[in-house]
Amino acid sequence: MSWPKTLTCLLCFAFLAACTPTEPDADGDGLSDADEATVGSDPNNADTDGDGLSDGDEVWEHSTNPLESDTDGDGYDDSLELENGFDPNDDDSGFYTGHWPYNPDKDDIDGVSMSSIANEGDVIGRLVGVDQFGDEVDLYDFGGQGKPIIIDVSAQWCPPCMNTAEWLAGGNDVYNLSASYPGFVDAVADGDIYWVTIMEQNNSGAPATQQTSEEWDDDYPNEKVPVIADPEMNGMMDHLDQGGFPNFHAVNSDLEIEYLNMRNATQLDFEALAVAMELAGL
Ligand SMILES: [Ca+2]
Ligand SMILES: [Ca+2]
Ligand SMILES: [Ca+2]
Ligand SMILES: [Ca+2]
Repeated sequence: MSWPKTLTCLLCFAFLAACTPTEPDADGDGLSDADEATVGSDPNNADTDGDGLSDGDEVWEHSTNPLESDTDGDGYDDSLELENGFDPNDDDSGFYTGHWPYNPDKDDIDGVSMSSIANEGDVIGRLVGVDQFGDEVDLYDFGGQGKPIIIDVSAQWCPPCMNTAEWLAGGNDVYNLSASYPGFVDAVADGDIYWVTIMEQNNSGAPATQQTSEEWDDDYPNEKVPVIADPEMNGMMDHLDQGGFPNFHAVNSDLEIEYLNMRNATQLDFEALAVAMELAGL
């Protein structure tokens, strides 16, 4: 998807290579005013796209786009990729195969222990588990992005879990969720709300594994939804003190629990969706 963009850039670099770099350079970023005019970058701003790399370095050193903070469109900024040894011109090179967000400051987040019971207002525990692609996903990577997060705690054998996942995947809407929460599916598709599915058990009621995550994603595909197998069966379930599947919780960008699913609920509780939409300003 980012290929044509990269191609355009390569073409303009080929043109620039014929120019002399000794012309006026108002912002001192190594790209002359004339070259900036050709590229379309700001001649008075050394880092036009604000990704931490100067326009000159982007063009001459990294062959990245000085007008796009994320040249290859994989969700990770050019400078973040370079700092971590990934290729900013290859959308298959990045932190997660699923293009989930990455939070470089996640180690500074002080959450409650996964082995304790969390309440509303607490920073949720740090779960790390394997997703549908076999990547180890850190829940805290979804923090600090300015987006609310729905924590969906599910089990593969559970029909209401399937029904909800089917709706989110664009299929049947058994619970009329799109009528109750208009725009919610689009908000997930647009990346305004993150939806994280944490899988506790497989079809046999045994601990979920990477295979469980993969099968769930095959059955209810949504390219924006990571399906993370809880490394400890019912770890998140117990952490949030829940008695039934599925349960849905709303967490803000600082990973504080804004809405906790009704405890010991005998009916489905989708209130977290409304809270997430409000947090997202929708
Ligand atoms: Ca310049
Ligand atoms: Ca830049
Ligand atoms: Ca850039
Ligand atoms: Ca990128």
